[in-house]
Amino acid sequence: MVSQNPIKIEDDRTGLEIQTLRRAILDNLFYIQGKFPEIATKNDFYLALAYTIRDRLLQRWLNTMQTEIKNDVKKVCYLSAEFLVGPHLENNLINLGIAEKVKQAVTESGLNIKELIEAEEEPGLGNGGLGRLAACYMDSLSSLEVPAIGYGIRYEFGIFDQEIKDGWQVEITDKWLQYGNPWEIARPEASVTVNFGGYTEPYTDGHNQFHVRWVPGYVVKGIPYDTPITGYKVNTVNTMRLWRSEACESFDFQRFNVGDYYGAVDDKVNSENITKVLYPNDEQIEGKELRLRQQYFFVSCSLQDMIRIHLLNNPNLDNFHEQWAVQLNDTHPAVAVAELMRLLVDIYEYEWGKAWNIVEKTFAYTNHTLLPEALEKWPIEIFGNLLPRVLEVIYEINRRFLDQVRIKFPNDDGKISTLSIIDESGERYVRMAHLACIGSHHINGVAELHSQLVKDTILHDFYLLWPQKFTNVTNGVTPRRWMVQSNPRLSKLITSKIGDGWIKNLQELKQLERYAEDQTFRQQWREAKQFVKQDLANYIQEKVGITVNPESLFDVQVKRIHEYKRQHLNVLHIITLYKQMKSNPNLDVPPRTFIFGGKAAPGYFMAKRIIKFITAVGDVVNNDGDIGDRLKVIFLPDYNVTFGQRVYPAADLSEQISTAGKEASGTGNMKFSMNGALTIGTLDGANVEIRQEVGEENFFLFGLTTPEVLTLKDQGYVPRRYYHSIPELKGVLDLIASGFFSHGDPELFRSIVDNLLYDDPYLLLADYKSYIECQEKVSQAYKDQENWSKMSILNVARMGKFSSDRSIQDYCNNIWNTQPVSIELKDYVQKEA
Ligand code: HBZ
Repeated sequence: MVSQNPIKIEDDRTGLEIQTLRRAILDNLFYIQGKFPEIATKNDFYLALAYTIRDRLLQRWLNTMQTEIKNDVKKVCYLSAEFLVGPHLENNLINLGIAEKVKQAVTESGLNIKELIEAEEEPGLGNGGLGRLAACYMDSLSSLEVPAIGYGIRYEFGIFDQEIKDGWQVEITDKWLQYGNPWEIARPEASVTVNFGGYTEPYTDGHNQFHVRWVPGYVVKGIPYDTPITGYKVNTVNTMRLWRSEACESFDFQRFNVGDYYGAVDDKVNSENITKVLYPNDEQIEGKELRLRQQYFFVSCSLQDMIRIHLLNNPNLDNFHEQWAVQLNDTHPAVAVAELMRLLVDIYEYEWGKAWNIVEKTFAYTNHTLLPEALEKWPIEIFGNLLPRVLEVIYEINRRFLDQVRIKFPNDDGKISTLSIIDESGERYVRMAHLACIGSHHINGVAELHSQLVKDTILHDFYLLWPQKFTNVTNGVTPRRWMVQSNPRLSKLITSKIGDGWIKNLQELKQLERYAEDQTFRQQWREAKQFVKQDLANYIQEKVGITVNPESLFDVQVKRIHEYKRQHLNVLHIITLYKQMKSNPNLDVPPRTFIFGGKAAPGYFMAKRIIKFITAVGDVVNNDGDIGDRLKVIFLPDYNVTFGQRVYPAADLSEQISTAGKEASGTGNMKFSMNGALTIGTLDGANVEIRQEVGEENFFLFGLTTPEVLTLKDQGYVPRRYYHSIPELKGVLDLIASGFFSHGDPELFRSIVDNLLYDDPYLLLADYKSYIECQEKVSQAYKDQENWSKMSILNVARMGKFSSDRSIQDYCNNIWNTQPVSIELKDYVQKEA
């Protein structure tokens, strides 16, 4: 009998009344954390709140899963070795539309919502742009109600935490799981096994059919951990499913029984090592076997999982490609092409041609880099020892592919060797990008310029073979996290003028354009910026003990440290300014605070030295009494998603200064501009499109173009010519070489100076003059605050294109052929009184 009780008592796990929320938090504190409020730590309260919010999204989550499994809908699988999702709590509050209510409940309980939000350890399961892009795409997939699963690796240790000691980077293990992760649910019942090593052998079955059997050397178990990904104000909650490796048996009893206790746990340790730690290299491969184990492990787990789900509703795998669109986030999961072939042919006994037809229609591949040192290739030896059967499958894919090449390009051995999956120019390698291209129906770059360069350079011969496969999807970022969440003031100001439709449809920001002429609005705009700048200034004071002038121009470069991103070009400008101020104390330029953040790959010598260079220049400049607060140089340690949320809103100037043709897209560039920073940048990656959108008069452009870079290199680039012909540049380099920034030690930065003078692969010296002149324009422009505000407003108003919703829409329309599905909410149990 259904209760007729007139007093409404909300369910403690779903209710949203203030009283109900308060009770639920205490309940979770007691029953999950086992604590009274009197002895609870901040983390206990954070966990209690997180569980309270998780309860409130579970119904949507389960309904989404059910709908996707039951209905005949095509699902997107985003296969990515990295998901840099950032903290969940606040994002979920916003997406569920309950931020205000929860804040009130928390406050009335005598707690501080901001502190609880900040207590969350962010999952650092990625290196940089590529991992963060995957996270923005998950947000957009849910917000657009597209059925999707993000498959990846549950690293026990994510990207290292960075500390700065004596100006140098020190890496600290990231123990993100140590106090528990309330957002994940383990699903051991959906575990799968993955083979490694061993050998293969042919056999004939009862019907006289020829097959190959893989006899593995060892088998590892994969256990899925699910994290809900909420959409913005929709019922869809998609799943991010990350795999953890475990030994199949905890002990080898054979060995245990003969007294070899340590030998018995060896296997366990080795198996569990697979998902221990994220490789901290971006744009640089480290051909380690463990990395290949990670890749194959998560790919095999994920494909087996898709097949399991598929067979719940379908009699066989004939229509697999009609039900699943699998996106390869770079080549890290490219072995999926061969693994799906292996599963279809060896396990499900598909005929090769029929299997290949399914595979080709399932996968699409996104390229994120043109840097030769970042293109993944595996020595045949390593590959064959670890994955003997998969290598055989790759050989067969290659054999059939090369037959096709011979038809298209008869008698052209050059084409055979440039296109083959196997690089035979020296030591033999498996080229993962080739496998990805051959097994995919679409191949895309991540910005217009980049996609063009992919066709013109690294994949040129594939383009000649299959021009129709190639396309572009310009990256985007989610305005939920990167505006609403990180910049509530600005967001509210925008909403007060144009309503809140822009949060779901970023093109609506266009309506802001007319307010660029409104003086009162410009004043409010500046106040919003000033507020977050003050906030960042306080944070800087607290973190590094340096006082900065919140009225100064905040000039920010945050991203991974890499020579091609040219943080050291930024430093050359700082030293130039410093010298100018020293020789002309009355120099009329607005005060500037230079803010850097970013991690260097632990084995990347130059990147680490660039960090030391930044901090060393900071030490001199920041402590020079003649300079005062007219110039400050700050390196903020441990740049991550959480810190990004603080810094993008506070920037006046965004540094996007990579050598033209090197940055595939960039996504930080978008986050800055959406928050009203103006960009100083080269014509590289998505900068080109940002400038197109915001208007060239609202963008500070400098530097060589990609064709000019190529020509200069072809002609034989001689950096010393610039050194000798630009006195200012010579002065700067001489000062560094003299040991001025290294307590008189000329050795400390010799590697940087010599590299620039004798090699300069990223053309800093060629772009120096243009950069300095452009920075002078920035300084002049900043003096006219009214006009600066106008440019800032127009930047935001015209950023609609760079929402990840638009990117996902492009993928759906042009690559995946998937439709949104709206999720109906059904009660999870019929309640009786
Ligand atoms: O991917 C970045 C590009 O450099 C950037 O231009 C682009 O905007 C972004 C998203 O498309 N690439 C990466 O972040 N790459 C990695 O992090 C990486 C990680 C592991 C690797 C190689 C690269 O083995």
